[in-house]
Amino acid sequence: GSPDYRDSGLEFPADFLLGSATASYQIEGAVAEDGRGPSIWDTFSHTPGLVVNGDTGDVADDHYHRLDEDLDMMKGLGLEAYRFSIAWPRIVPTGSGAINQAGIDFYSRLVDGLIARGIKPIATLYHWDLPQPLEDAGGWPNRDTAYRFAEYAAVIGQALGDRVETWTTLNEPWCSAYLGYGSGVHAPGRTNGADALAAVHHLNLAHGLALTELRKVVTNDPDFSVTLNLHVVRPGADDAGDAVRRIDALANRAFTGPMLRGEYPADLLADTAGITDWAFVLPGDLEAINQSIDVLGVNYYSTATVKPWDGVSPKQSADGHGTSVGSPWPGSEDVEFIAQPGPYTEMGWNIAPDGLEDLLVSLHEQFPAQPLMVTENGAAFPDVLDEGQVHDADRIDYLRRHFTAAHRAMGHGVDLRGYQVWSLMDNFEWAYGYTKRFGIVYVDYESLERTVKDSGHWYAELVRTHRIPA
Ligand code: GBH
Repeated sequence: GSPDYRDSGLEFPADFLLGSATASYQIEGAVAEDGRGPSIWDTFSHTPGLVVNGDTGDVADDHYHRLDEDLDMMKGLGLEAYRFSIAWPRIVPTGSGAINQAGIDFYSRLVDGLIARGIKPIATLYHWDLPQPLEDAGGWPNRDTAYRFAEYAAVIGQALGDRVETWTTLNEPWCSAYLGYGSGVHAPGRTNGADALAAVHHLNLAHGLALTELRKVVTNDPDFSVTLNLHVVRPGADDAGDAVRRIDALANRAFTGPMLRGEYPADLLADTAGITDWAFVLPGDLEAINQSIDVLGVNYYSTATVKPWDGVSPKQSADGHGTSVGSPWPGSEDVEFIAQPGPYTEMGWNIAPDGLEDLLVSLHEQFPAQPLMVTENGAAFPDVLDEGQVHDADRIDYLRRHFTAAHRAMGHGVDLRGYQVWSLMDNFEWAYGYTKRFGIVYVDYESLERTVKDSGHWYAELVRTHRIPA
């Protein structure tokens, strides 16, 4: 293979599941329709100054009203799978108690529409839209939220558990905990290290409790999974001290430890001892969290390079959001994230396909029997719609390199089951609003018209041939 990962012709197995991903708040709009309750992202995006341009998900891609059109678009691209998330506040509008049948009906129509088109549904239960009343009661730092999540999982599992092929409990609990409660750049925008670590544990617990509930109600023998944004951490100095180990503990092993080994790493507990004593971990919790999963979802975008802070230079943001109020790294604030070599995507993230290969191989070494799936990979670039076309050669190049990296990892024995490109279409990019476009389909935010980008056509060929196109 070519050393710069720019290969073509590489073939993926026939059962390697090729699809694309979205998330409810980023695409649906219709935030006050058919009984949906408010989520923390409604509150956050409507608070002036927290999202670029004051953008909100009120309309987003209006997917809620364009379901059939979007399903036909997926079919047109030939997708084998579609990874979507379910908005908890559509199903249980106040977070506990009354169930909203209209919300269930929407996702039921989505799932039926996918199946009718031969597309496998991969459903995520939580992609960051916590019902606001649960945040008002304390949010993820409050243990009760995990129990409410398990109730919601039982409800939606009962409703769709004859048709959904893969259930994913959480998307990127790292972001929910550390960006939501540590740095505050994501909803609910709180900035307290102890709260962030309590959120880590209650998200882990929610994952375990939800799996238990799902297993009771589903009837079609689906795959169970969780999606993590594991960090690929590189040493940024000849003597990087314990910087890599510390970030690996907070970012990665804080989740894989309890979920896949049934324990919190001792070094994580030691590193955070000045912030919390972890008394929120109760007897039985680790047993509840540590359940076998059929596939571990991996979201990958970039690498991080770290060294001990020299006490002088300005510390780089570790979450890609520029200056943030709080820390996303409780107890390890003296780790400095240093500038990466380019080239970069429009997010400022360095393009590093070797990081994806290394991550997959590393997971395979740590958890040899664990099947993996890339549940997100993709890039933002400044796309231009030009006479009905978007010539996004930069995105094709990014995807080509990362598919090459995934293929190489498989050559090293990694049991990789599939690849979901982020994203099916341009959408609400959280704190960046509509300023960053990740889609393989372009969305005109005035007309809401969709246009397949060059990368979408390229990906359709990859899906059709199971080979990386020339
Ligand atoms: C995913 O988050 C989300 O699941 C999805 O909703 C979102 O739209 C998509 O990615 C694109 O952002 O400090 O420079 O090393 C990814 C969030 C991105 C958070 C990388 C950590 C580290 C950047 N992660 N980031 S850096």
